[in-house]
Amino acid sequence: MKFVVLTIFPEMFASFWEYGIIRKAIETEKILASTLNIRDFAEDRHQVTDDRPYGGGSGMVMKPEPLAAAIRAAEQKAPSAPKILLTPQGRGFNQKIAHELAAFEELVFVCGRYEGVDDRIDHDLIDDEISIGDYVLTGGELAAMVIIDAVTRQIPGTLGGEDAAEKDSFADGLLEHAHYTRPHVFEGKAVPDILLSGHHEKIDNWRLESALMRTLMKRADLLQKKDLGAKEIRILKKWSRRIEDILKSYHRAHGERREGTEKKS
Ligand code: 9D3
Repeated sequence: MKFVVLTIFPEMFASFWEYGIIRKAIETEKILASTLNIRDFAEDRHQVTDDRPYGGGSGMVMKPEPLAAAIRAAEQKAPSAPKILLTPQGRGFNQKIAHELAAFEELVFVCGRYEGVDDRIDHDLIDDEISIGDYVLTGGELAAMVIIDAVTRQIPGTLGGEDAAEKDSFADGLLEHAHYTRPHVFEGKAVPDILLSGHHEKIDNWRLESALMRTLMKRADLLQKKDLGAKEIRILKKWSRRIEDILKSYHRAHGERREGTEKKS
């Protein structure tokens, strides 16, 4: 995978390329990464990339000429790449889009700054527009890093432990099960015995149950829309029966009355 990033702050990426899985992916040539400084494509003496908005108002707008020239230079470096503008108006990034982007051989990211880019940088020059969420950043650079990070770990051979990307949280619509490592007891809390049993089938079942419980507690919305399997239904029904039993014995102990009208204890 070849990534080309267009930005007025290429230095922001210098350390990004140098750590962890991204660094390893570059060293093993799974990915190839470069930046183009949009400022280098400004023709004027001061290499200006922004200007005041037509119609007035606060803030600055990214000038179209340097950006268009930079995009055309990126096309030379990565001819097959879709050109992706990072913008708050884009489609919301998620794991599905990460997977989709990982299928390309090359990707070009265009990082806007200021209040936005001149609107004439449009369909002729840009193939896709992506946002990383509904909050306001100061520019597209961090968004590009987020996407490059998520796409890189989708590339086979980038994760060391083969191929964790498939098992990832969200990939199967559930949050991850709980994880533990040594020591066996930390601050009085022991690791669940089953994980030390060596019984792989039981461990798999425990992990599924853990994943289901964490998803129910933290992200019930994910469970709502998940296509549940037979095992998962069985676990959820088991919990449902337990909760019903608890409520039944509560009602027996306190005398039957309409739910929601219990006295404060
Ligand atoms: C008040 C109007 N703002 C729109 C929400 C203008 C504006 C603010 C900040 C326009 C651009 C930006 C800079 N943000 C990005 O370039 C950006 C971004 C973001 O702010 N949030 C989530 N995803 C992204 S991708 C690029």
